[in-house]
Amino acid sequence: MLNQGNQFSSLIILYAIFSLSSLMLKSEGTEHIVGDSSGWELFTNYTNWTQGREFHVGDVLVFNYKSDQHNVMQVNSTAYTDCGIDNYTSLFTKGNDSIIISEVGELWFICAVGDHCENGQKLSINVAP
Ligand SMILES: *[C@@H]1O[C@H](CO)[C@@H](O)[C@H](O)[C@H]1NC(C)=O
Ligand SMILES: *[C@@H]1O[C@H](CO)[C@@H](O)[C@H](O)[C@H]1NC(C)=O
Ligand SMILES: *[C@@H]1O[C@H](CO)[C@@H](O)[C@H](O)[C@H]1NC(C)=O
Ligand SMILES: *[C@@H]1O[C@H](CO)[C@@H](O)[C@H](O)[C@H]1NC(C)=O
Ligand SMILES: *[C@@H]1O[C@H](CO)[C@@H](O)[C@H](O)[C@H]1NC(C)=O
Ligand SMILES: [Cu+2]
Repeated sequence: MLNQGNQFSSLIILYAIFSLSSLMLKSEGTEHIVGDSSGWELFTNYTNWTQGREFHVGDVLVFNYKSDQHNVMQVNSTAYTDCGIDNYTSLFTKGNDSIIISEVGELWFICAVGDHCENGQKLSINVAP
């Protein structure tokens, strides 16, 4: 009897630990590796990559690329469409840039090197609340 009671309390404690840790995981947000194993490069259709993904505030976008070949420029919708690089919001150049999503709505990123953006190295995401 005593033994069964102990097992029951252990289960409750395990359950509590499990719930707590999944709550903590949830509050940390999802990490999205842009382009998955391809990373941030030419020849990847990033519209395809966004299909079936949900982006939320608190999630992290990770851009992996060779820092001497690409960069990540956050721009507005006009510059995203035109591949304009003169007026940007932020520029990331490290090659393993983690960008925490902090606002709801659309976000736009392009590569500002050469004609990479014109060749499709651009990403637009829609951040849900
Ligand atoms: C993107 O998706 C479209 C349709 O789903 C497909 O035709 C195209 O080949 C894909 N492009 C890449 C680069 O995977
Ligand atoms: C990328 O794929 C989408 C469909 O998933 C398509 O509408 C778009 O034209 C493609 N972009 C390029 C540059 O091929
Ligand atoms: C994007 O920024 C450019 C330059 O500052 C500006 O001319 C353009 O109107 C902006 N586009 C939008 C949609 O706000
Ligand atoms: C960029 O924006 C600044 C201030 O918003 C403006 O003075 C400048 O003309 C813009 N440059 C271009 C190339 O649009
Ligand atoms: C990026 O890489 C550098 C050196 O390789 C490392 O020091 C840094 O911690 C990395 N940053 C992230 C966000 O992974
Ligand atoms: Cu590039």
